[in-house]
Amino acid sequence: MSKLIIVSNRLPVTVAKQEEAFEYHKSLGGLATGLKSYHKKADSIWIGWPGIASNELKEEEKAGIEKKLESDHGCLPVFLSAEEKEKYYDGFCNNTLWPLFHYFTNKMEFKSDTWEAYKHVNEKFFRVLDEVMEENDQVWVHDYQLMLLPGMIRDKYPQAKIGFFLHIPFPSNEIFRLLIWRDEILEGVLGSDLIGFHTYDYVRHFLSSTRRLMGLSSHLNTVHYGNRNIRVDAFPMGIDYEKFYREYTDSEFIEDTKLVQDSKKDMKLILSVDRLDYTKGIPNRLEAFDAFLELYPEYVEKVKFILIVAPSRETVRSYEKLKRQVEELVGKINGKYSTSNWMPVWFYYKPFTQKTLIALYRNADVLLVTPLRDGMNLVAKEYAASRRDLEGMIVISETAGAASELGEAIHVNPRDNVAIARGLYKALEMPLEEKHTINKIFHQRLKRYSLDFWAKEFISSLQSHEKTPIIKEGVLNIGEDSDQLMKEYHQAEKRLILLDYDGTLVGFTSIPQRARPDQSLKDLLTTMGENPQNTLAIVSGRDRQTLEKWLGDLPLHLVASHGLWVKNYNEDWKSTVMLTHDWKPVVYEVMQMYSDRMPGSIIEEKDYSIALHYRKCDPDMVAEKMGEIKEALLTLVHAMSLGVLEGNKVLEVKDVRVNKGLAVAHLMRENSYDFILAAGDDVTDEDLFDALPSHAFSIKVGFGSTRAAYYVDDWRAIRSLLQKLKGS
Ligand code: GDG
Repeated sequence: MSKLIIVSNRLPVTVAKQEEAFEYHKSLGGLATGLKSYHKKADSIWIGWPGIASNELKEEEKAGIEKKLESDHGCLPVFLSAEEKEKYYDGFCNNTLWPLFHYFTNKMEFKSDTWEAYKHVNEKFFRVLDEVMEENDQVWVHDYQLMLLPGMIRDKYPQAKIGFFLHIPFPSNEIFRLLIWRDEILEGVLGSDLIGFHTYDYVRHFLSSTRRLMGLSSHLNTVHYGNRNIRVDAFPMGIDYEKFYREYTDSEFIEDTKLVQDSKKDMKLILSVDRLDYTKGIPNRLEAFDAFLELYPEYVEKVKFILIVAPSRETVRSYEKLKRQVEELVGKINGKYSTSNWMPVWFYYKPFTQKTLIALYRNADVLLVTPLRDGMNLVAKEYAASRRDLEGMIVISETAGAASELGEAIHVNPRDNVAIARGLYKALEMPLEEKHTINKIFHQRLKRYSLDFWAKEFISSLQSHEKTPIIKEGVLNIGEDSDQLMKEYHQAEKRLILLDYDGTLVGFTSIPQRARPDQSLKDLLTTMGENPQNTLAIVSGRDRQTLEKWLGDLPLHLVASHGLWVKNYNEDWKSTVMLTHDWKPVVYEVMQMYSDRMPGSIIEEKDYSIALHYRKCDPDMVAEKMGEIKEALLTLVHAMSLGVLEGNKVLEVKDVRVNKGLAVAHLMRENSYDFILAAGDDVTDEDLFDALPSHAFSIKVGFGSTRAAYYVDDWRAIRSLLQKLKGS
């Protein structure tokens, strides 16, 4: 039976050394708090760092921790040394990815040693996972610390179901592209079958990055990558609703509640709860509270602002600075407004128990949540769920993921102090009836889309993910039938091998002239072509001159311009069709008009066609304009023997009499072959496949619908297939 493995940077349990003994306590933070109960119910294995540096531990202590974590908590530790933690976590995670993904480009650093540590630690996580992993397991990888891990798992376990969830925002492509290692990060995440984000904005941003930076196409939230479909979707994380909604009658809770109420007296209570982080906008919030007291002096001595900041990332220098900044601002405001019996801001730099937080949530008139950026923000949801009396109100920044679900709360721009001050006033003054209506809506939503629901939704989407490659049914990976192919190749006396060039024997380059054959390809083609039993032909869309220059001295037949020109080995070029050219100026003019408005596009004129290449154009612009261009060209060529053909990032108007199938027919007429192999990647190669007899091996390179019988991943696979045939 397959099992579920959760992997996150931190385990839900933190281990600390106290004198000679070890203490195990709950980890703080959104992810750990959130997923723990699901982990318990799902009987999963949770892999992560237990929060203690491994160089402080003796081998037997590690073994003891391992045993205890496994038996009591279903956890497997990944031990990290102090140096690994510093470079991977403080360094790459928190000084590169965290600021970048939260749009703090001024705080981000690019250091190759921290990147190396990030790769190394991701591998370390993989090794621990590898010890317990079985082929059909489901793995749920969490967050920005482990973005390379899905790719590593996919390499070794192609059949595993891998889900990845990002708890922080995924930034717009303009920001993400600043990252030096953006390709590696995207490729790592794309090892998954399912990629989840908190909001649709992050989904859009991710898809835009895969499209713009990697040229991947997507349809209905599904990205096509290699031979896989990857689903990308929004799964807004919920909270353990019951825990916050429940009535508590224990003496500890009653005591906490009494303390809060006594300290509140007849004042209104404003609350905020955050981890210490510059993304949470704590200084801005304090400035806004100052503005509030300036703007609404009637609230002096009438409000109390409890600012709870849980210590976090204390080893990162910028966080120390932030703490000092917050302390100074609190001092400034208290110095400015305090009276003999009143102090406006109560700052607590320490964690509270969850019960105490609930007591505070239930008695705070307004929750002020104004992060500058926040993936979700669970505190806002916890507060709403805690308000059994329906009397709370939330002021939330529009840049927090939770804002889209708490649409009825008061939304503010977190950089606008006056807007926050006004929002706070509005919340404090809101009529009870309006608060009731809004709180009821919050409860309905939070109760339904709870934490459990979120985790189940994600896992069930992962389980039901279809692993179908993007290829029509019945098409086989040639790898599975290569023995048969080898056998028939050997038994044959006369073999015809037809190979497209670009994308089939070499990869694509941004400038077509750069795709010249390398020496190893030339050697391979020479050996294959020299074999007297073989007739080897390159069947390309390229012009005669290029093929002649690049491959003319090899023992091959050449078919240029999609079949218009054929050159048998040691003979001259012959044309297969009598062409007319009178249509070209008018088609060229229309194409030029569109090309002028599509930066990055190139027009290429060939003997029998004119092509508009748009590989380097902005994909959004292409998507918008393509319909119009096709329509214009189709109308133009309607009455001529011309067709409008869409290829791989190219639109071509061509004489329809010219196609690769015709040229193949010409080659086949010259001899009879008992083995035929054809390979191509483009739509123009479909004519080639169509013209083949039924016993031929036809191979589509890459994915997409095809009339070929087999497919391979890319041009490298064709080269290695030819190597195998050559060497056998
Ligand atoms: C990341 C993303 C996303 C806070 N102080 C105390 C305490 N907490 C608990 C809260 C809440 C959690 O920690 C904080 O969750 P957030 O969502 O606000 O923020 P991050 O930790 O930054 O989490 C975030 C989240 O992942 C989930 O995907 O929402 O955007 O940045 O549960 O209650 N808990 C206790 N004492 C405290 O003093 N016991």
